[in-house]
Amino acid sequence: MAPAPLLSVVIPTRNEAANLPVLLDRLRSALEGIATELCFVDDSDDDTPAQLEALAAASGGGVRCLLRQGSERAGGLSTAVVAGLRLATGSFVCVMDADLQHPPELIPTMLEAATRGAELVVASRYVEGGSRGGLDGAGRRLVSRGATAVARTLFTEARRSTDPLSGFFLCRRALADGIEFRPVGFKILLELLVLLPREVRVVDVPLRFMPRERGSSKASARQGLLYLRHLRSLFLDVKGSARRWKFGLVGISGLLVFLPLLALLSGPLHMRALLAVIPAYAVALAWNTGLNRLWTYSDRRRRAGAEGLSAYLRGAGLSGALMYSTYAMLIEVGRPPVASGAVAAVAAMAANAALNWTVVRRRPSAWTEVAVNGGVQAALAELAAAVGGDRAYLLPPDQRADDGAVPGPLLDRVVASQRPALWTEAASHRPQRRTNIELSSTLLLPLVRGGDVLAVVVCERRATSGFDDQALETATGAVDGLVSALARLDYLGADAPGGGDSPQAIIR
Ligand SMILES: Nc1nc2c(ncn2[C@@H]2O[C@H](COP(=O)(O)OP(=O)(O)O)[C@@H](O)[C@H]2O)c(=O)[nH]1
Ligand SMILES: [Mg+2]
Repeated sequence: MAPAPLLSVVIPTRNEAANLPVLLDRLRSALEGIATELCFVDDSDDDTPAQLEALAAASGGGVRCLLRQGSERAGGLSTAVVAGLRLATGSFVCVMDADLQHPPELIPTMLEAATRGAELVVASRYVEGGSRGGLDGAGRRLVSRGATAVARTLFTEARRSTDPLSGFFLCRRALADGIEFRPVGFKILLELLVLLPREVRVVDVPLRFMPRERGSSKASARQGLLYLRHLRSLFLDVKGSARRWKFGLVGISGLLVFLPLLALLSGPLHMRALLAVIPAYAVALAWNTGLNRLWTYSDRRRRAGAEGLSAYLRGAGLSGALMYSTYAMLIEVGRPPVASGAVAAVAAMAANAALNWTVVRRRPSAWTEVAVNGGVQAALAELAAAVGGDRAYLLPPDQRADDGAVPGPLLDRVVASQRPALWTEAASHRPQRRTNIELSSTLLLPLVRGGDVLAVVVCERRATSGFDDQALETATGAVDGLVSALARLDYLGADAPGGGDSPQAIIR
């Protein structure tokens, strides 16, 4: 195998024949002296695929292309970027557009920022020195600004960059390897920002977004709709994301339980106002507690424990006392029960938010904490090298976003049987449509502890020959290196010192 390049540039293309020659020229001179591979994922109906094939044939390995046809194109740009990330073998990956709106000359600056310690580098239109002159028309500029503001308002996670919707960014490849991307999301950067743990250092570099000179933009109302679906999926499907909003929404829903109940008890049921509030508030409190556990803090349930519960109850007691005294005071001065209840409950909610603020602000304890952990990464790299694979990463045993990297049923089987598997697939039934990628071979190794599968190690190789039985055996042995790294991670519930299994027992 050729030595892995330092940088992979992932470029999705759709009908960019007019831009491709200029793009290649500029990439070549901008990246001179940097060991680079280009990864194109193409969905074109023009001359682009023919150009790419000729390029790949002449490049001697520096160009990888996935020329998609028919149903392979489902998802368009979103699946194209993810497929490109899966093709990449460099230590760093850069994603950019083919239409020259993203100047290739910026890549060395981004790479330098990354080698100096930034883990995710964003070419931003909204940072000093950047510009978005390339967005044609005031209308599109407004839409773009609005979409960015919505993303940043909804997800505090996205505020780590001034331009979370940029299509031009660079990161360590390992950062993207363990992420299960949502297939609706063509804003891959936003997805990374929401999913990556807090410790990941994000740096913006100014981007002068250039006007498109040739070909036409594929942006449309449909893409706008897709964007909204992406936001919805990141909000609902990512446990613990946008926590402040979830906390607020649960609070409001609690009011909608509390006030009608209070009206009923103090009105038609003729309970005394000072008494009626007690059962009404108790029901609303139970409602809020349940919903917050199920939804707002669904990523943290594993670790709630007795300590978390007693802290929660202390908070509930304090805010309940505040609620009751405010309510009683208002009743005392002759205000009606429901209005008094509304004011008192809002005061209690504010107090509750203040008491819970540190928890509410906490970023999702996402699977990616495991996936990008330094010790785990080192063990995975060692494993990949030992078996001659291009990459190794971890997948969680349960949730799946079927982005095509590993088929769900195969993963399910490995999890259910708790046995390693080896799976080799031709890239296509049309071999002449692919260059450099004859076979895609995948090793799947379950990490088992106490009868549960904690994670599945995925080891991939794209080459003329797949993994063999020997590789399966080597990997099964080498997986031990992951054990101690995994044992230290609290996402897996393995953080209790002295409790649980010893590291050696994780893999049976
Ligand atoms: N593979 C693939 N690439 C696409 C698709 N749609 C757009 N692209 C590419 O994605 C990049 C950005 O698209 P563009 O139309 O310029 O979007 P805009 O910059 O938002 O106007 C360009 O390189 C396009 O060729 C698609 O469906 N499939
Ligand atoms: Mg464009």
